[in-house]
Amino acid sequence: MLKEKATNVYGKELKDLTNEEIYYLLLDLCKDMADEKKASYENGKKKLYYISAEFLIGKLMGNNLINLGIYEEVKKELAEAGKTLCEIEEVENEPSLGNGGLGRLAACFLDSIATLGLNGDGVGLNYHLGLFKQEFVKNLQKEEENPWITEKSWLKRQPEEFTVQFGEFAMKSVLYDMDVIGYNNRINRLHLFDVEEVDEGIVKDGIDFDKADVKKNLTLFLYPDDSTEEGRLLRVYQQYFMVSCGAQLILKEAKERGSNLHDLYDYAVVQINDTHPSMVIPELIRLLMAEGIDIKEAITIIEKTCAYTNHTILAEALEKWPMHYLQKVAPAIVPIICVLDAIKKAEYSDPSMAIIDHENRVHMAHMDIHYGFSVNGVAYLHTEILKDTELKQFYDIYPQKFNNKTNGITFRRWLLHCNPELAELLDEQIGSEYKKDAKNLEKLLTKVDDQNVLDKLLEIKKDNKKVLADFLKETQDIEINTDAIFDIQVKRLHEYKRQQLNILYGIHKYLEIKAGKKPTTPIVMIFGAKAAPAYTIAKDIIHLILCMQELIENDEDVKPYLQIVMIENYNVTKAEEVIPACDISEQISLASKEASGTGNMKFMLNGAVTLGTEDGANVEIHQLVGDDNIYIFGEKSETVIARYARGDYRSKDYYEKSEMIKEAVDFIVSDELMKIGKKENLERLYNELLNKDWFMTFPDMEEYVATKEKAYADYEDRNAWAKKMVVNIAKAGFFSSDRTIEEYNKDIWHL
Ligand code: 26V
Repeated sequence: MLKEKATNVYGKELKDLTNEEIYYLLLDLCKDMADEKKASYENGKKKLYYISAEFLIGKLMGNNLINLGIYEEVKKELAEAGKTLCEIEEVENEPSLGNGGLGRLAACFLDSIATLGLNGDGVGLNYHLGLFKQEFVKNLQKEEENPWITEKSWLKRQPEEFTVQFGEFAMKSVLYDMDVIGYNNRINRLHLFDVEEVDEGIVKDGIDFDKADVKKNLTLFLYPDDSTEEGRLLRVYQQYFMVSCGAQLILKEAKERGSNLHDLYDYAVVQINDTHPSMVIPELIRLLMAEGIDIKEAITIIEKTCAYTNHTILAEALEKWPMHYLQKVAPAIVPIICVLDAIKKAEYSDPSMAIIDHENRVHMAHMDIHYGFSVNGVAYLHTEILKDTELKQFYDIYPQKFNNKTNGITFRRWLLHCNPELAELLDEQIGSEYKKDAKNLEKLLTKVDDQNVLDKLLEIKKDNKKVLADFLKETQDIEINTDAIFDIQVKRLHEYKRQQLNILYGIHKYLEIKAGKKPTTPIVMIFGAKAAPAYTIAKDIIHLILCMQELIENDEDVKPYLQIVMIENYNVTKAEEVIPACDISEQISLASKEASGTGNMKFMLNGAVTLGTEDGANVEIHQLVGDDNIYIFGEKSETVIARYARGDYRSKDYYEKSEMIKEAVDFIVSDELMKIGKKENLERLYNELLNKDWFMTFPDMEEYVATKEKAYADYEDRNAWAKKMVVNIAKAGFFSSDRTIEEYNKDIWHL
């Protein structure tokens, strides 16, 4: 298939083409195949619009080849020409259109929606420079721009054009689509709206640019820095642009499918991914009114069309926009928001349920809950907390709207693509039905005493460690010991995720080794995390990790037993290298704070054992694998929530009571680290922990250390450990995003 194309397009033999030429050949091949398939699909009446400010899709080539069913054939043809698919995949840039879990979830969902044959498209923005690229300079995070769009790419320019009216000017949209190729099934689309005027030239040093020049910067970056008013305003411009284009597209397509708009809810369902797209509610109402529908009816139509997913209980992440922002950016929807607010204020006097609060701020989540027909959390515990605590007042009046949809991940990317050796073993041992129906992974439980399978699993893990070690050598010139335990925490940097707890363990272990207590098996602690550019303490935590990395790198006494490595610019591509190599998956958020987590599921599926708190989806992992196949520690969510309510946490009490905590924390400002790092950053972090520690690291510290030691000790019995791996892989089927999407469709979308 490729050979012919090579001669037709380039007039050369496949073996004589550059990697780039082959990449573009494959790109065209996939796009053509997708077009052909697309033409053959029945669309039905009702369609889902998954609207999200983020789609962290990762590189697409490998996955698209798998989903089109031509991966093996292409691999073979390339091998015959002396090439590997891996080197071809290196040509592709990773689109960085998301921050972390929320955007990656949206990408997994698109894959599953298409794989299940459902008619549903994604709607988002085409950020030219995406999320920043992270570089380490003098042990500090530096942000650089991250251009990813090349002249030829997966983006397909579309003819649709919409006009978005802001307060002081209007802008015309352009639309780019990417094919969303389901696994042996339908092709959907990801619609990414953009503007023609964006000017990448306005970026100065790093990622600095004029935030006020909206015409030139509208789709320049994902989430401009929200530490300044201009940055926050730009974010509102982005959000309104996205939802206005999305809403216009939804109505246009619904009409084309036969809707008279009075029956819109029979033709469209809109899933609002967190509050970033919430303005779609008043915007749809506005557009229906422009079509001659009165406001009362327009509201009842939208109430049956929109559904909302909540992804966090962190107060600082729940969007509340000052009314004057909306007045400036989207004045046309302000009167509608006022009506929506007045209706509910007349019904409910509780000020905590108002859309517009007494400071004249618009609570986006409140609008979603009042005017959406479904409100869902993303893991069992998270939904329970929403119902019992955070959104209790809403649950009391709308119990029927609340439901849980535990997150999931696509097994195409997070098993078949990233861990082909494991997939092959599974095919051989339990057949390949698990690829279409993940429940079949449970068949692996019958092999828990099969020595051959246990040996093979350990061998595959070892191979994946070598692959990761080579990758780190090549990308960061770091050498790691592949005979070590790989203990990994990769995720966005946030205090609630508690990377600081993990690095305090690193310090503790370093001090122990210095004092002569050496671990039986060496340990490699791996971190990967980006911090928001304006999040000072998060950047200080990165600094501490990097300083510890350097300290140990130059300490021949410690290095053979403990290494600390921070992966630069952690992203989807790097996740695909890291996750298959992991032994211990760190999921150590403060209980109640991590809505679900999805990395936890990816690690489990790839045979890592979780070390975690009873938080988010860890609770469900624990239930599935049982006490013997997971390491759980730390205070429960009820305890944490109660302590916040009392407001009596004093970290110094714990510091003063525990020699272990005191030693580790004091080391942050030790002479050894001060020589390597910056006084200002290290002292700030030290003081933060000692005087605040808002995410309660210290109360969990001793139990964390003890539990980790237990996991390391258990690791010594390789056979027993391999059995834990079997159970984790076998039980991961529940976390397929195919299951999650089936539930969304059955309970919410009804496609
Ligand atoms: C956003 C922000 C923005 C401003 C400052 C602090 C802050 C803290 C957290 C967030 C999170 C926003 C929503 C989000 O990304 N939630 C993640 O969604 C994942 C998919 O459902 C879920 O697995 C993660 O647990 C959840 O944190």
